[in-house]
Parts: sequence; C-alpha cells; structure tokens
Amino acid sequence: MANLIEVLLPDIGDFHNVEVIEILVSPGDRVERDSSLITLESDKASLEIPSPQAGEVGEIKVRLGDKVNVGDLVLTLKVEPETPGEAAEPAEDAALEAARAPGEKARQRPPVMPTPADMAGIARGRNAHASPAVRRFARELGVDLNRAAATGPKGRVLKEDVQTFVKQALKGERPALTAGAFALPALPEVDFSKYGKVEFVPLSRIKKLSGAHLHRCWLNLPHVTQFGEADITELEAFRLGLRGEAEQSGLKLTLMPFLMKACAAALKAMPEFNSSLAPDGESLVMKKYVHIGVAVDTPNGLVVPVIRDLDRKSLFELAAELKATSGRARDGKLSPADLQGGCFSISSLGGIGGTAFTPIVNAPEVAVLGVSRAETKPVWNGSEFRPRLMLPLSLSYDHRVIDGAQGARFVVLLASLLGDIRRLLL
Ligand code: CAO
Repeated sequence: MANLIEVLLPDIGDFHNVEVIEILVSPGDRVERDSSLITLESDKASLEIPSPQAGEVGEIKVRLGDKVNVGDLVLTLKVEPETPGEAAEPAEDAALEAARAPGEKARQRPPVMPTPADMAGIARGRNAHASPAVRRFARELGVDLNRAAATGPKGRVLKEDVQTFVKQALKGERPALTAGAFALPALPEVDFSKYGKVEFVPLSRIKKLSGAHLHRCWLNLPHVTQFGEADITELEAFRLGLRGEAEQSGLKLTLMPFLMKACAAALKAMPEFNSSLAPDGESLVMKKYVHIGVAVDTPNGLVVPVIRDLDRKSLFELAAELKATSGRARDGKLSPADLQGGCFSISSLGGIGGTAFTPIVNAPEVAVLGVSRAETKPVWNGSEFRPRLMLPLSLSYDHRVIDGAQGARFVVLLASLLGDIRRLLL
C-alpha cells in the first residue's frame, strides 16, 4: 500500500534562506528516486533537490521565490514500500548510521546530499546563470553556457536558450550574446596558433567570478568618469608626522585611511552617492550606514573587501583594519561576509603609478573612487608657482542616479576635504 511521506529540505551546507527558483514537478507527476524536484539558488550557486524515493508527487508546499532552509517541507510524496533492490547501499547505510545523533530515531534514507564542497564546485568557474538541469542539458550537447543567450529571469540561461543556440549553430549563424534586451555581436574566434606557439593558462577562480561581475556592471550601468586633483601637501606632512606614532602601534599609516575618512564624510554630505537604485528603477535606497569596499590586488586577482562604519572609526583603527583585511585577502582567507554590504568603493593604484584611470562601478553601488599616484607639481597660487603634492582622483558613477554636476561637486568636495583635513571635523 502507498504511504504518504514528507520530503524535507536536506542539509545543503552552510546556506540559509536560499531562494526557490524552479519547481520542476507538478502534483500527480511520477518521479524516480534522485529525480530533481526543485531548484534553489543562493548568491554562490544553484542546486537541484532530488527526490528521496520513487513515487507520485502529492502536494507542493513551496512556491517560486520562497526562501527555504534545512528541514523545510518541500512536498508530499506517495511512495510504495521500498523493495530490497531499492534500499541504500550497505556502506552508505553504515555512514548514515554513524552520522546519526545518539538517541535519534532511524529515518527514511535522506536524498543524495550535496556537500558544501559540491556547492563550491558548482559555483567555481561558472559564470553563466543556469539551473543544474540546464547545465546538464548544455553539457550533453557540448554547448558553452557563457555563449548562449540568457532570456530567463535575473539573466538565467533557459533550456530554450540552449536549444536556440544549437539551432543557430546548425544553421551556421553565430549566436549573439545577449544582455537583457540588448544583443551584442559576438567577437570572432581567433586561432592564435596559426601565428606562432601558444599556451592555454586557466583563469583563476577569482578572475572568473570578478570578470563576470565586472562585465555585468559595465554592461548594465551608464558610466561617466569625472577626474580631479587634490592638493595633499599638508595632509602628507601630517601623515609623515604621525608615522612614528603609528609604527609604535605596529601600523603603517598610508594615504588610504585618510581617503577612507574623506570619502565617508563626502558620502554623508552627498547621500545620493551612498544609495542604490531600487530594483524597479523607481526609487533610491538611501543607506544610513557607511561601509566602503577597498579594492585589493591579490596574486589570484582583484577582490573588494568591505570595511564597515568608517565614519565611526579613527585613522589608526582604519589603518589596522586595512592591514588585517588586505592580509586576509592576499592569503585567500576572506569570508563571503567580508565582501558584502558595501555602499561605495575605493580603488587605489597610487602605490603602483599612473596618472588616471576609469574604474568600473561595483553595482549595486552607484560610484567608485579611483586614486592614482600623487606627484609634486608646480601649482600657480595667484602670484607664483609653488611645488605642491597633487593627488589624481577618478570618480566613476552610475549616470542613472548621479548627474554630471553632482559628480563634479563630489570630486570638488573630496579634494577640499583632502586639501584641508581639518574640514573632516566640521
Ligand atoms: N600616491 C603616492 N604614493 C602612494 C599612493 C598615492 N596615491 N598610495 C599609496 N602610496 C604609497 C604608500 O604610501 C606606500 O609608500 P611607502 O611604502 O613609502 O610608505 C606605497 O605606496 C605602497 O602602498 P600600498 O599600496 O601598499 O598601501 P595602501 O594603503 O595605499 O593601499 C591597498 C592598500 C590594499 C589598497 C593596495 O595595496 C592595493 O592592493 N592596491 C591595488 C588596488 C587595485 O588593484 N585596484 C584596481 C582595481 S580595478 O578598478
């Protein structure tokens, strides 16, 4: 006789409130053991939840968009009692037995559980957004998902997109990459080996992930970059005067903590720069906190850890936090939480050189400050040229949120704060 069992969300690792993005079955459907029931998506990966047994789907207890956690009821399933052939492998049973807490009652065999390592594997090196079923389908057909159009919600590649890609390829048409409503002509593939010896070096995981993010930001935001210069002659004298004191506390006081403080003050004075565009594009989300991401160059690529509540921290506290955070970034020890919640970013290439650059806004933030190498220049003071240490500033912003005049005012304000840091006290 058929039994009705409840299928609960299994342990999927360190993931909480994960969104249901696909429901792959309907009431009355016949499913086999391990066939996929729903797809979940976190900010790191998407994952299908398999059926623990063969049976007939009863009531579905989750809806698209629900945020679910381990143990939540997914659906009910009418199952036949398992035949010996269907039972779990003895070794697996033993492992499950060993994992059971003392006193815990024997339960039905849980579904195949992806480990956190599996989840990380799913995320690794996969830029295109697609459910595992679509990935499997694309793999079977030999389709690179990154080259297929993405017409699904939130830019997901759907099964139909893969089919369209294949049809176009069979017709000899080169499929175009699409981003939302825009079609981009694909770049022609080049066989470099025709011109000389070549070698393929895989991109690091960070490069692949940040590359996809930067590409999305570049395509989705209308960028403008405003350039400016700050006279940091006095600031530099002050910084050098404090250097010994900082060293006594084991710190190196670079320009960066001053930049962070000045940016925090400018963000408070011009709160549009401390906002994000709401998803419907109808309003701005004004943030009442000041968290700033700092671009850190690591051997594996660019990461942007976030330093929190800058407006409430001293220069020395910021120097200590920058040292600790950039150290963790270079050692590959940042946690996902370290990278989240930024309101604005600073990218300083001043330690390396260069005169200006056009940084990409780290969406959903609306602006980023690029800083290049300070240089002593002759500056006209109205009666004579004086040598002044000038710091080049490059502010990129999202023109949907920030007007050109606001962009220019922000740079002028920042330059005046850096030019006379006593203003930070006002
Ligand atoms: N002008 C002149 N000198 C500068 C300077 C500037 N704008 N910025 C830093 N320097 C100096 C520092 O004072 C330091 O000099 P000393 O060794 O003589 O004291 C030296 O350059 C090295 O500084 P640093 O870069 O190690 O330290 P920092 O606090 O300025 O920056 C960090 C820290 C983490 C931001 C930096 O190390 C880094 O990773 N920068 C690269 C960021 C990046 O890749 N951005 C591009 C992202 S794409 O948009």
